[in-house]
Amino acid sequence: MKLTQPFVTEVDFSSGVLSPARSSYQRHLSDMPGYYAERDVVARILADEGDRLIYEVQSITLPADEGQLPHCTTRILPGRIGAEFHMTKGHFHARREQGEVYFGLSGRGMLLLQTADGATSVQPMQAGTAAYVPPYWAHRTVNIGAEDFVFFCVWTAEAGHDYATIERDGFRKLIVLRGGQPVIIDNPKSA
Ligand code: PAN
Ligand code: ZN
Repeated sequence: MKLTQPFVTEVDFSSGVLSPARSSYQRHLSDMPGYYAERDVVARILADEGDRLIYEVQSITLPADEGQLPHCTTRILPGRIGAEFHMTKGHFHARREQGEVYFGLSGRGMLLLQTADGATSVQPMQAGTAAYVPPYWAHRTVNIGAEDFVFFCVWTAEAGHDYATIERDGFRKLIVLRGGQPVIIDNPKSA
């Protein structure tokens, strides 16, 4: 067994920036054009406005051994693609029985969850919200506010990520702006 040494990381709640700097990746609109319901709006934004940063993840990478607890921050920028709010891709864990905890650091969001059987759940998140992603639930976060929505995540190294299922099937619910408010609607493509 190779022992991992204890360590700390400073987290900036408003930006999600980690110190010391850790590994990070960004998702732009061009990385996820098929995830949004209004494909014509995606194409128009890419053509007229150029690519747009949707979210950024800063993560503490650990050995992929059972029992390790990778953790990260995610910052979703405010904005919409048509009516639909900026969001993460969302995924199941490759090992479906592995859960996760999110903790809200700043801004306002929604955590959208769904099972393979089609059960859905939407949980509000803001600074100070501890949100539990139980085993077997796919999860996506959505920024419903005018500021960055930033949260902290802790999951298990053995969980792994399955993006393909959500990329193919989407979520059954969409979070859109209607009458000046975020509302949860049925995804017409899953009807
Ligand atoms: C989170 C997510 C992170 C980005 O750390 O990976 O918020 O969302 P996507 O992975 O869906 O692009 C997590 O749920 N890890 O398991
Ligand atoms: Zn996850």
